[in-house]
Amino acid sequence: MYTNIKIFSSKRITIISLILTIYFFVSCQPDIDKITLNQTNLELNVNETFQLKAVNEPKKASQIVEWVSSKPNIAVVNDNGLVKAISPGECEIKAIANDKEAFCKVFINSKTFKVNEVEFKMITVEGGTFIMGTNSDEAFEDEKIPHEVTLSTYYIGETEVTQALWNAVMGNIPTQINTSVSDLKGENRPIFFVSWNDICNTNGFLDKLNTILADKLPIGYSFALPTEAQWEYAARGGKYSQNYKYSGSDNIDEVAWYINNTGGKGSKDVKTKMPNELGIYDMSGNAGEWCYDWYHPYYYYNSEKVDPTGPDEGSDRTNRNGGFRAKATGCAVWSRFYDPPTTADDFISFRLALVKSK
Ligand SMILES: [Ca+2]
Repeated sequence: MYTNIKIFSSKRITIISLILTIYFFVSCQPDIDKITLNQTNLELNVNETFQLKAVNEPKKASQIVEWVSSKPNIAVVNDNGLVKAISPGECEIKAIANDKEAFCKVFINSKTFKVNEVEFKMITVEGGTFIMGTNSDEAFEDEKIPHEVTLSTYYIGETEVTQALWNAVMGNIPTQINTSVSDLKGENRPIFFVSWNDICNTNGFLDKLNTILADKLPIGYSFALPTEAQWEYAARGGKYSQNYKYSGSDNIDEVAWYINNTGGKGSKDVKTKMPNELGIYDMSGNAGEWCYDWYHPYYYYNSEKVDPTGPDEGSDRTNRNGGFRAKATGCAVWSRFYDPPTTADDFISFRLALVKSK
């Protein structure tokens, strides 16, 4: 009996001391002042993973963290902070500890470059096969003749080239010089008054950009204008295409600045409408965009099937999608335009491609 009581007492004491220890431990843990992450910006490719690590400060504070993704369709995060890229685009991973939060921006399938403090992103467009052109009754004859095209992987600009980026590369802003229309000016608006020749000729924008970023490019790649096929495949969302009429939606007002919502007065800052399936902005509307190809109305009849680069010669260069002054039909993913390569006006800008050098 005596022994039993002793055992009971001993167990009781053990439990009480355990409770006291836990209470002491918990009550002595300081409040969390701050939570920090090992990364605040991530660039991943689809299916890639990255281990985020959080540290709560002071170090003696609880290290328990809750993880949340702002867009689980783009990237997911598990209970241990392991991030997995699901589809192209951008989202934010939030780490929460008590009432403190920390964030990591995650960009899927993009590469960031910087010229004189101006950052720009290139979006990966995985190669694939698609039907270029359309049967739509709204289309012009040169936009019809749907035909199969296969493209190798390339990158394309997340936005049109901005006035800030042009200035960082060329040291001038033609849009500031050539017009008094204030609605065309702004460092985050597309650059205007740049001809195809200004971009592609020797010592033009592409030459200079390729020189400045020579040691930052993926091996064998250089900046170029997108071909019409590269432009259209990216506008259609590449392998993630939902077959929208406009780039990213069937509702033009969600994705494009065009005549009905700009009044034709001028461009808007890039990236102020919704992106498309690949996380690319303003492919429909805002500014027309020079492409590499010479223009020929019947080119679709005899286009090369793999990585087409347009006719061998011509008098006009192609440009794609209507800008802020266009009607909706001019903003469809299939819409084509053309102008002499010397044209420098308040309507045509461009978007970069990053392609395997030939
Ligand atoms: Ca555009």
